[in-house]
Amino acid sequence: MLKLYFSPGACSMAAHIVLEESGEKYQSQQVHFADAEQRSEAYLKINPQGRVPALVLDDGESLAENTAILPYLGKRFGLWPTDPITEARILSLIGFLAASVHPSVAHMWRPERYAADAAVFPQIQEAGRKTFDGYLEQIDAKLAGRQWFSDQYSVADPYLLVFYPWGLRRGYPMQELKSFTAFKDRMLQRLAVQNILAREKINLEREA
Ligand SMILES: N[C@@H](CCC(=O)N[C@@H](CS)C(=O)NCC(=O)O)C(=O)O
Repeated sequence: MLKLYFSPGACSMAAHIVLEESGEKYQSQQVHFADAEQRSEAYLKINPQGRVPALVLDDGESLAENTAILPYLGKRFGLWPTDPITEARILSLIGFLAASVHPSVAHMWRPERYAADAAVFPQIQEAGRKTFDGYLEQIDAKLAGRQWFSDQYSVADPYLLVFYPWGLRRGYPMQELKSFTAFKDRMLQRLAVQNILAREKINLEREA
């Protein structure tokens, strides 16, 4: 049985939603950031990066990184396209979210990763905010006139959703992003999304 290590509202929420959509039995276990559990000896054996998500596979081996976990789950559960161009577009989006959007958020909320001198943290955070705001607007444009990122619902959609509450938490006026907000409302109609938001105690209407 697959087992997901997650933290509420973290980027692991994407894989959590996909597992819930799958209809397959799975386990999920919270990694308690408040207790620095992600850096514990036991967890570092599961993911040496000390991050979530980590997915333990049927053979007991673990897999880290959204860029690997989401395509794997998508192929396993039929939430992945068969057409090579659509596949490339979804991979392009997953890469953009993982390698550009997510690090801009880390600049805002984890400035200590980027400099030892706390005096420069505000500059790092401000740069992260500006970059993240631009990315939120790009996501809104990508979703314009679309129900899902692709013609069919795929693992890209729960991954996009992760950044909506992050935008609220950052204080961006998310309601102004009409396409992203309509997408969030469509996601909220899905039972799996409702279940995981309840389990992770995440509110998509206002900053938690
Ligand atoms: N590149 C990784 C990033 C994972 C990541 O940064 N996860 C965050 C939560 S969204 C985390 O575990 N942070 C814990 C920490 O920095 O101590 C991925 O996309 O899977």
